[in-house]
Amino acid sequence: MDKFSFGLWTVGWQGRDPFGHASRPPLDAPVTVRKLAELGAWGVTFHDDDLIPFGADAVERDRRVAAFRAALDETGLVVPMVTTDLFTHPVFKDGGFTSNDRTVRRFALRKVLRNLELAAELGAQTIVLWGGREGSEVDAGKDVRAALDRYREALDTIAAHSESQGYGFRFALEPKPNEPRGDILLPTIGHALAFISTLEHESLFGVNPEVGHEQMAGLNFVHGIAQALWQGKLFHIDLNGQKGPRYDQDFVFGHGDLLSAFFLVDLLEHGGYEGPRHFDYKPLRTEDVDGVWASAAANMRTYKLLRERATAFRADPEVQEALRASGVLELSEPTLGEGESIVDFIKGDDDITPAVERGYGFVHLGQLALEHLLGARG
Ligand code: ASC
Ligand code: MN
Ligand code: MN
Ligand code: MN
Repeated sequence: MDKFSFGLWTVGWQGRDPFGHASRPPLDAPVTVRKLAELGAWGVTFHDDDLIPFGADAVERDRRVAAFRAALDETGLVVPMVTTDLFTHPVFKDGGFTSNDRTVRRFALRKVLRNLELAAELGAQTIVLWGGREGSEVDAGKDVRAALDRYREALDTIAAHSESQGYGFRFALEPKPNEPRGDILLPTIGHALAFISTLEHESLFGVNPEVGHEQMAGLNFVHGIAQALWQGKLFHIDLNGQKGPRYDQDFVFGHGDLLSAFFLVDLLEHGGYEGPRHFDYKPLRTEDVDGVWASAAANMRTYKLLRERATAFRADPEVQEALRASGVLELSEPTLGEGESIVDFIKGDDDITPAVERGYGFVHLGQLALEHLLGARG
């Protein structure tokens, strides 16, 4: 079964934006679970506050969790990932783990630690951390080096606690360059990977890249994902659509840079990623409740269509020939021969003329991909 998953906050988004009120009623979590199951989803994810309203008492908490669990049991939907909301409440206006105010940092850390228990109860394997408020607008107002110390302190503490409790979680950091802060710490996949290498429990940490977030920074998402895979750090992924470097659009998957989405699916399907295909999108504010469910189905349908096209692309003999002619396959061959002496190698002759004269045929290859994407080649 395809591991398609959705956050409660995605289909549940009521259309509240900085300029307007909600355009849709709230969705009940158990209703969402049943509807997602009916549409063919495999999993559902949530922020603590999506399921249990901030400040709810123990009775309310237990009631909400029980109703959610009943819907999961009834439908067979799983909870592969859980995340913690450290951005909505005004207390987090200057960040959670990296707020200048120590009482806020302590509160944020407790909020995540407490959420681990719920995540374990529901069988989650991955904890996502999106530090949307960890950042600044005024450079003088944030000591970035101290903030990274506090970020690391928080993550080291969370991982140590998870290990001591035997939860076995893996943690996925989600980069984003800006919004809601003017500048967010760990703005790209690359920043996050470099930061992870400094953590005490480095092997427990990977990334949860989101299509639109990298594209907001003008970066090539497919390249970012390829590097994360190469480093064994693609723990989770947020699929959606984005039209270039603008606000975080969270469109339906494919409703942005479609060619990039095609190569992304090709990479995920043929590059060894076995984790959830998680959609972190927002149904357009113009849609009614039926439109919300149509948009959820559209994400999965688009993914499947792109997979079908990518498989046809790989199977096409003309594509295989074009890949060979372009040297794409040759790149897998090590540059030095096995056991080759470097001293002899330095002395060797260079004949670079053929390499100067050759063409790579990348346009032909790109056109073949585009024609497969368009369904023009079977
Ligand atoms: C997440 C996540 C995001 C944000 C955003 C909240 O957990 O992956 O991108 O929260 O969706 O609106
Ligand atoms: Mn987004
Ligand atoms: Mn996301
Ligand atoms: Mn998001």
